[in-house]
Amino acid sequence: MATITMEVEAASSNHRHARLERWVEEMAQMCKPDRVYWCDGSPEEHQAMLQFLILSGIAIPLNAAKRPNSVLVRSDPADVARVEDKTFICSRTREEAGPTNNWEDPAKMKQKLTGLFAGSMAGRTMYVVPYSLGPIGSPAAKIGVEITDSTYVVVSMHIMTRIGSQVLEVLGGSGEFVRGLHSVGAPLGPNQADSTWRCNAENKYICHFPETREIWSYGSGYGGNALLAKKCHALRIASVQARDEGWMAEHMLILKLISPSGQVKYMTGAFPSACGKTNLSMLIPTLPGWKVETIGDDIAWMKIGADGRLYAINPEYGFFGVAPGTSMKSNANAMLSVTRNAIFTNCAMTLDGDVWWEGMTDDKPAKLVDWLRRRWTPDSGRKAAHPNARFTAPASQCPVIAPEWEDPQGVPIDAILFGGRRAGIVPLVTEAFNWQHGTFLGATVSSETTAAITGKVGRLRHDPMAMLPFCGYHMGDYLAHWLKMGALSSASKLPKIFYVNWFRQDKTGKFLWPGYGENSRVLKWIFERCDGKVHAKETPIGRIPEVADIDTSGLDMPAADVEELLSVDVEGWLGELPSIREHLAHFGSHLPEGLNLEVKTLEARLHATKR
Ligand code: SAT
Ligand code: MN
Repeated sequence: MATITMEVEAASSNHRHARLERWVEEMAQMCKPDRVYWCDGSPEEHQAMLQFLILSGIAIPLNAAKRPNSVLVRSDPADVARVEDKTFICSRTREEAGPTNNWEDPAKMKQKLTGLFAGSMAGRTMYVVPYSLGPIGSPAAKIGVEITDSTYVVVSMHIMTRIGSQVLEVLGGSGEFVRGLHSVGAPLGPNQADSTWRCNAENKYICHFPETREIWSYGSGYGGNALLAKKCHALRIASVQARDEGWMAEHMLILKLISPSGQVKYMTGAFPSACGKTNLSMLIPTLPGWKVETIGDDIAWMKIGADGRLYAINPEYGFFGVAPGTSMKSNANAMLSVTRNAIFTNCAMTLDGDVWWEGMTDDKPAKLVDWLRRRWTPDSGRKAAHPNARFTAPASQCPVIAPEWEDPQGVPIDAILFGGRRAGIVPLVTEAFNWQHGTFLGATVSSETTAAITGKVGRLRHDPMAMLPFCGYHMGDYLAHWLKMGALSSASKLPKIFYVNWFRQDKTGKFLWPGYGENSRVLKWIFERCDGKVHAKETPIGRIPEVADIDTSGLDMPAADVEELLSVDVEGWLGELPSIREHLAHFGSHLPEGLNLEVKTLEARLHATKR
């Protein structure tokens, strides 16, 4: 670390933002690190930090002939995913946080956390990481500064966001920024080695203070708990900024779909964590002549432009994707994005120094070292990679990254997709009648839980706009904000809204739809619906293609299955109504009347088809 420490002086003398400096000073007084280092975001800094992780034993360099400049990091088994039960929105009142968030009084939480942060960085370096969400200097971008004692977090932030001196230049002497404080909560004693992943298994707190635009995260070093620019800032705090300033911060991929004649449509899609956003954002269409390019795979910030259209930017700079299930067959572009300059977390390791995870290859390697550093063979009877193992790679390495992905103005959105994992009832694709109905579809999405969060996998829960864990204020107010956004423009300029479900199963539990590249058939229908060029049938739940409207050419699939995928289960939907009502009732007086109206008219339409 010697070289890094010497660069500190140079970096810190370039900026003069009194408030920022005072805050860093105060945090250092509280956390008592051995040294403070201001990150400049340079490639040299990134290499020096990777080297430090390797030499200290926290990261393993991968075989450079196979995967240059890449490392594997294995976490503590007590620190493998987002901890929703330890995530708090500390707004002034419980009411403002709403029924879907954990809440604590901000002063009380600060007091409790101050006790935990006191001395928490002893023996460590406190890194100061200035970052820009969105292209540096873009009118849509926001600046944050994360203070962290985790070198792994810094190297990950180098990839996931735009960081360093340039950001400080834009911030100038008085610019606004979100303050993020992070500690793994594991101070080092005088002769204590620091050769492994550290966390505080007993005390984890991921806390947001929306009024003061602050994040305090303690005890975890993993993903969304620790890379504060991602879920904590770009979604939870940004959703509050967006509400106050009249834009939208959404848990959405952004893709560009190009037709065989070269026409372009941009789409965003909200799906809960680990439901295939990354796969969809870089999909390789099986339909000849169609092409997908990627703008973003996880988060979209959207604003109505001067022309009345909704424009989206990807605030991030890299991908933090779920590794298991990713293969040359399921997502070749993701595989090609992680061939170099990548960080892998909780994957298994092959004997020739590369990474492996379940689903990567048809044949399992005969021998591996699993994510818990144990010998592993296919007969071990356990997973070699953790189900929430991740890859971190620069978005610019994606072979199909769209040339305009860094356009500071963003791209105009034609369609918004909502989706989740649903075994039954929800058809392959449904078009909303209008913005309010689309908001209702998004508000009532339910999905089975995945390994991206700690807790039980496969539990069905309502997850409005896939924002359940990421909305920084009252979910009812958030839904009202959606309706307000729709009222800012006219129907012909706003994106059309669709509800998709790739996960419908038949009675034997087999997936009816092949998914992956075949999803292009659904995207094509959506594309053509945006131009009013393809037919849709009016049903009580929305507009749905007839079998003939979906291009199934070359798809080896029984017509009866397509029929079932596009069928409306009227009894099933009537059966859903009580749970939809119960779900919306949680939002009490905050629920916008428009959504109550949607339940009533849905019910009436369902009954009418029975008559
Ligand atoms: O929140 S993470 O970034 O760890 C991943 C996710 O849940 O989407
Ligand atoms: Mn996500």
